[in-house]
Amino acid sequence: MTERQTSRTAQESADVVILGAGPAGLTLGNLLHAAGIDCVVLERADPDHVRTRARAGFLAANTVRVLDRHGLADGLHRHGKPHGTCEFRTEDGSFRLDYGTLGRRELHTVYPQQDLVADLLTHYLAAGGRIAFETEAEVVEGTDGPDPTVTVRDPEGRPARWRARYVAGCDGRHGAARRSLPPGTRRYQRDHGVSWLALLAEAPPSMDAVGYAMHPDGFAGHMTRTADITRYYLQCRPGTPADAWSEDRIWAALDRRLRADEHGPLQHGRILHRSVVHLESDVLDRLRYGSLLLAGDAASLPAPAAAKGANLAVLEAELLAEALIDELRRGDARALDRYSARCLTHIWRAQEFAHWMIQLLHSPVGQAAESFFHEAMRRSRVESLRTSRTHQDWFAENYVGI
Ligand code: RFL
Repeated sequence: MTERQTSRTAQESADVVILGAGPAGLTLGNLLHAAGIDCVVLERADPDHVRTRARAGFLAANTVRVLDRHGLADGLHRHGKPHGTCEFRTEDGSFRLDYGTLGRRELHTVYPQQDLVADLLTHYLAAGGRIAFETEAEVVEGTDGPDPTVTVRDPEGRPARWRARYVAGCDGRHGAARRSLPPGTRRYQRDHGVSWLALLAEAPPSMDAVGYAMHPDGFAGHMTRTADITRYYLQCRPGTPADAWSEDRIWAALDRRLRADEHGPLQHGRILHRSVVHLESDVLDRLRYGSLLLAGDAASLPAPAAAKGANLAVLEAELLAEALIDELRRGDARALDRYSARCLTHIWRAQEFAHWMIQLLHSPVGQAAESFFHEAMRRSRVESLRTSRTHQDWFAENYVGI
């Protein structure tokens, strides 16, 4: 496959300019290109970085359906693994939920986000889609009129400009689309006061379930990725630098919090990647600002406690593609007018569930009387999840659902 990078000077306009080559931007690009819409993706990173950036891994059943509908799911069917069990290890004992047999009886597909992004990119390029790598969008202007522009820096650092009829901001929470929103844009934000050391270990999974450990030292999580790589999370003090913990300290904390002495040893290995994720939620009031439309993390950031971000990104990209195709092919703008409202229903459902998960997994900090009250409520919530079939069905529906 040859990567066809666009020549900036030769191609400086497109009906839809898409910012960002993540799950949102590349799903959108594939769908628009397949429908014959003139579009281009502008991505600040180089192709290697795009193909190897490890983040999500748990794809919801709906995400697989969307990708299937558009012929984009070959890789995940070939290499992804169905997953339907999680295990809670708590101070009051442990229990497993086979969530794939509860609620709507849906399973996750475990498939690393970087592999999904690589598949989407390969498909887009093979179909002749246009993409400009190492092209950073700086500002989007003129979005209240019919011909918005995007000012970019090309790979040599020179300024250039793209004209469009619509700009799709799929460039994440700190991208140019967010920076270009009109003054007075309303955001709903929450700082959950919790940080995780997010780790990728060169080690096979240590259990056949997603592991959630609640421990007096803090939360620890285990998530399978591939046969040789496992994602772990360790709650850490907010502000902790990513390199503050040695590998020995990391494995000792994981062993202790996941209660390896009771449940069997964890498979240790080299830490391949680490970052600190502060758990925050951030939702915009609307996803449409004239001719600028947002999708994925640019539109809403769900804290990663419920594995919703990449799934929302794919869902929103499909809704946005349908709306843009209606408008650009048939002159029917009704779906575009409904785009914000349709997405926000899913976004708030995901936010509420992520918030619930955060409260389930973390003990409140501090010695105030209210902390003890919240801690007692948290334990009662865990007990209800352990014993109530109705609660388990609700959990399963929200955990896999989007
Ligand atoms: P992305 O993936 O961040 O892609 C945005 C792209 O835009 C580019 N970009 C720009 N390009 C041009 N000009 C600019 N000015 C630009 N600024 C940025 C970037 O280089 C990048 O290529 O956003 P998108 O497409 O909205 O996708 C969102 C998901 O990546 C994110 O929500 C998930 O990774 C969240 N998430 C998870 N989601 C799930 O659904 N399931 C999971 O299991 C899951 N696990 C996770 C996660 C996020 C994590 N971290 C690191 C926060 C686990 C972790 C640790």
